[in-house]
Amino acid sequence: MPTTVFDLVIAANRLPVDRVEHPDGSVEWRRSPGGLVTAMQSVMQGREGAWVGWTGQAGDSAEGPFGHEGLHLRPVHLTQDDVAEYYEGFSNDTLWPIYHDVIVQATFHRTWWTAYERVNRRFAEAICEVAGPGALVWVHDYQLQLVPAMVRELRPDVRIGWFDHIPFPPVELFAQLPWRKRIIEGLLGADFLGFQRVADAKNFVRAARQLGGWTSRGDTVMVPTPDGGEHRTVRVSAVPISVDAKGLSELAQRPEVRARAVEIRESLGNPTTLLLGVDRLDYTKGIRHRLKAYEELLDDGRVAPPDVTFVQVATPSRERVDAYAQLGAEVEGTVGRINGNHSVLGSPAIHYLHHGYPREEMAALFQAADLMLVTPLRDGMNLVAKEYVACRNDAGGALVLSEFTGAYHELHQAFVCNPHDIEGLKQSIMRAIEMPDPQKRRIMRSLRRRVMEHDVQRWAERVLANLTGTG
Ligand code: GDG
Repeated sequence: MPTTVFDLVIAANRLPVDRVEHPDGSVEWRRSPGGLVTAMQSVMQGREGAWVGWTGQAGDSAEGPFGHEGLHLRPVHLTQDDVAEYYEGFSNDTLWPIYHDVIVQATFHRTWWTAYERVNRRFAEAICEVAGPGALVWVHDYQLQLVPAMVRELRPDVRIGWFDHIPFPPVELFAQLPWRKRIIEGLLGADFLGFQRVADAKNFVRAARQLGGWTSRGDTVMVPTPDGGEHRTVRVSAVPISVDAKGLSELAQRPEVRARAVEIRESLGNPTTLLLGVDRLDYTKGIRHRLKAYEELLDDGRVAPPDVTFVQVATPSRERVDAYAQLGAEVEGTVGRINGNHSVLGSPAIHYLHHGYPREEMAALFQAADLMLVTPLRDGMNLVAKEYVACRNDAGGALVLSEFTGAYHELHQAFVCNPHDIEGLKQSIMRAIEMPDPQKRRIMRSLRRRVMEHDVQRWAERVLANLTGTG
């Protein structure tokens, strides 16, 4: 039977659905939470779209293509070895540290690189199978950097875009990668490369010039064609991602979400100030620095429960990678010490929640929190910062935001901090706690204007316009 083909193909490491297996053995696919799916839905409207990605399950069961909520899903099969070497290994233990300022040391294994190439090829082949003539192919993120060139080789008729969700490192760090030139070549197979910040786009162009000898003019890199004819041009620019601001704002206004926000505060003893952190448990997120600042404020007697309390949601992540397991143990130790030293009966100084929550609960937490602490050491964007702002229809609350996030470049009116500077971080937190409400509301209103206008739908349209050459 011939495969159906589509005029828009999205490729990401993960499919936008999660597999749920019921006790009776039946399998259901549920849409994964997250802005990317929403963004893609808005660009898929009026188009036939396919999504190529991994199901999240390693092993032998090769799932065939299936339809879900109007999307054609084409699973890419990964074995246990592929997951260990391509995903946990090369993507998360080699590239992730290099692309995040080497906060932890990167690990290099030639076998991981081989697996990365192998899996990227499998993605490229799957894309070409479902891409119609002249289709638009939109590839996502650092796990799939070789895919653009592989697709171009197989299918010169399609237009290829790639979006980098994480930072692109300065050339001095990128140069550590033994496979640096191959990665640049892989990316330059695209027609358009999108990054979160102008600095990321510049870092890429510099790497292409210095490490590969490609020439560039402004935001364009010139790539020689195999036949030695005219150069092909690759456009490289910053297109910062955002959130489904309207959807979140509506969610936060629902009576049951608002009631839950009140209930959360009550269950915490109605503190004067509720601090909140929401992160994947990742060393890039600055959770340790945040805890240190909070612990010192408690030590100094500047904050204390039950007046002030801190809820930290840390969603489990990449637990089989050593650096993540270590971070988890360290954070648990610190939380234990803080609570041992500073809690009072019935009022812990910190509530540490090591699990995920439904989005309604997240929206309620955002509404309940007086202070949102977003303190990454390096973060491509940080959607949590924008989600918090989108959920504050009441213009209440305050955002403490690290200058090392992509979000900072749009939300610099927030209470900005350098998380490495613990003294400065403490001051930002105290400033946000002590600032009179009317002033804080003015700040929140201006943050909201930015997030509501520059939402994820607008981001997706901008990427597509660049990809089709109309932007
Ligand atoms: C990468 C880049 C970039 C978290 N816990 C729960 C939950 N979440 C949701 C958040 C947010 C998302 O997960 C996390 O997004 P971030 O942007 O904060 O960070 P990464 O996962 O590192 O994402 C990052 C992003 O890609 C997009 O380009 O911004 O820089 O590293 O949406 O709300 N959602 C629910 N329950 C949880 O417990 N429902």
